[in-house]
Amino acid sequence: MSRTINIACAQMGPIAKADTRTQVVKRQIALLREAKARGAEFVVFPELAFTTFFPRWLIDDQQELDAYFETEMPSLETLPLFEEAKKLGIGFYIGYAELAVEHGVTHHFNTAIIVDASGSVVGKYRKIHLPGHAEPVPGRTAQHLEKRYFEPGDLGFPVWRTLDGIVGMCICNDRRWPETYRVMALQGAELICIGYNTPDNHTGVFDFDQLTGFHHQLSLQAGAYQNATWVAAAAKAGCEEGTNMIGLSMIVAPSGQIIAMASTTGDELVNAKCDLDMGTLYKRTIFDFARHREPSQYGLIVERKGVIEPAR
Ligand code: ING
Repeated sequence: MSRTINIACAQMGPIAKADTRTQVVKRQIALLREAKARGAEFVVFPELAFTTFFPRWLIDDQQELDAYFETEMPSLETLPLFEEAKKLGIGFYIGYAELAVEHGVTHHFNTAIIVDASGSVVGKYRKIHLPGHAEPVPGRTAQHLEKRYFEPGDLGFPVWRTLDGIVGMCICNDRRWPETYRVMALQGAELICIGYNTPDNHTGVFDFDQLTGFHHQLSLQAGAYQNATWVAAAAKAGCEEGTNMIGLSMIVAPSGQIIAMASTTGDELVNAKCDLDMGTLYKRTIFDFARHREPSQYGLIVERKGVIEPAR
């Protein structure tokens, strides 16, 4: 009996600063219904899927900033998404800005959750690799202040038994770091869900930025192949408050092959039937970690944060 699941990526076009969560959830519900029409059982939504990508601005007023965060999930405004998904019998991954008070301390995380077809939150992940800066960079048309607004995630890279398989998740910049996929693959991950908001002007250096789509695709295909896992990634895309963000939402097989890919930068659903057993052959041969890996030789990867070059 093959463990094939029909997975969809629900790419979203721009969310304006003035758009309410209610308006955004209506778009997400339309994408859920399109997914149902295509027989999808699970839908991946983007990172920070309920609001505009606010780290592009310096926001000094804490109240204004906290308005982009969710203090509960679901909330009154986001509950309709959970209710529709449950009615349709569809599970989903979705990213949002999380304001959490834990042991009397207020925390701000860039978070994602997996919700199963019964509407229960199966797992939570908090983004570990925060790109950009803590202080605004003079001269940039748009800032990238995730290090200012979020703390690094404190939950590690867990995986969960759901969808008749082992499923993990990460968020946006995490997909560029091989450690992300490997930690989940060492726990048996067969599907990794990713939401992202990726501006095409991150550095302001054209020769670098013109490769943004290629680097996005390269990161997903490498992560999938080198860890024999499916990867399903959904963008928040399009020209959002003056910043162009790439689309290219896609589903990548454990072979590294791109099975489905978005062709617009708006609200667009892509889906594919994913055989979770496809990775098995890779895990029994070239990526049989237990037979081939030599962790005793990899110490620097965990011990050292930045580069230390040999003495001259
Ligand atoms: N965004 C971007 C990402 O890692 C970025 C930041 C853009 C890095 C372009 C490199 C190139 O996809 C988030 N939100 O992490």
